[in-house]
Amino acid sequence: MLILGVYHKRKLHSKLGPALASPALQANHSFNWRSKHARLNPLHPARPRMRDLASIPSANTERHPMKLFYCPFACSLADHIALEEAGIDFERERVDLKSKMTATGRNYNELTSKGYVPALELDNGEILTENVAILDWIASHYPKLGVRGELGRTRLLETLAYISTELHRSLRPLWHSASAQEMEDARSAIETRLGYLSESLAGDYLFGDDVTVADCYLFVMLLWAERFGLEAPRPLLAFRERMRARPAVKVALAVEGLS
Ligand SMILES: N[C@@H](CCC(=O)N[C@@H](CS)C(=O)NCC(=O)O)C(=O)O
Repeated sequence: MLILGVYHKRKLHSKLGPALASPALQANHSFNWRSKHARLNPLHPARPRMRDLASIPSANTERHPMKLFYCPFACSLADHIALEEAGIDFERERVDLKSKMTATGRNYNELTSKGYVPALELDNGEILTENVAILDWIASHYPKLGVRGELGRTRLLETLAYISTELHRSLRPLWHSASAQEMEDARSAIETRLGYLSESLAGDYLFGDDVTVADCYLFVMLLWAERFGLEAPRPLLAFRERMRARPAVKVALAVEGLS
């Protein structure tokens, strides 16, 4: 069994490169990737912080590994990438958005009555939904993915809100059978919004030379734009390729079957 595991790991390593040879890729739907950062993970059950302990509901002191509910190539990919970038110890469970069943046979509507991804089940069992909230939670707990300074968090939320309510929303008609006029309106709105975000780049990424959760979200929107053959400004094309080359991004894309 051990020999077989080593063989699979070697095979995966030679096929995908060292960045992708994580045990996460060796299971189909639901798995737990203990990264090399797990020892430093402040949410790891072995090393709870007072702030985390304070948020545990008194009636439920059980702790489980955090779990992301996702659907391949959906907007939950942004959260998936951000969790990988953070090096968090987490599980993933795929959701079939048509049947609303999860890979382990749970009724997703019972988990969140919103019925859409992403949802993040925290290690105390609480469920977070909405990209903006989940990405903000990740940045708050893993500050390397946030924005520093007095207005840092506010600026990050400002950008996440823009990506969510202006860009993500504009891309929606492209996924559904919209009328020709609706498609045209969507394309024009997307072009304007991508133009604004392109001018907002403050270095390699939106807030400078370090990646933040906002970059993870923007990257997914750019993948969608690419899928639908939409033009993006040249700086954003370079940004997209820069993101695509990041080891954490490669892992998330491979897990979702997108590489
Ligand atoms: N307001 C939500 C929207 C999330 C969303 O649109 N999720 C889509 C995938 S990208 C979905 O799950 N759609 C399936 C459905 O609504 O049934 C957020 O920003 O997180």
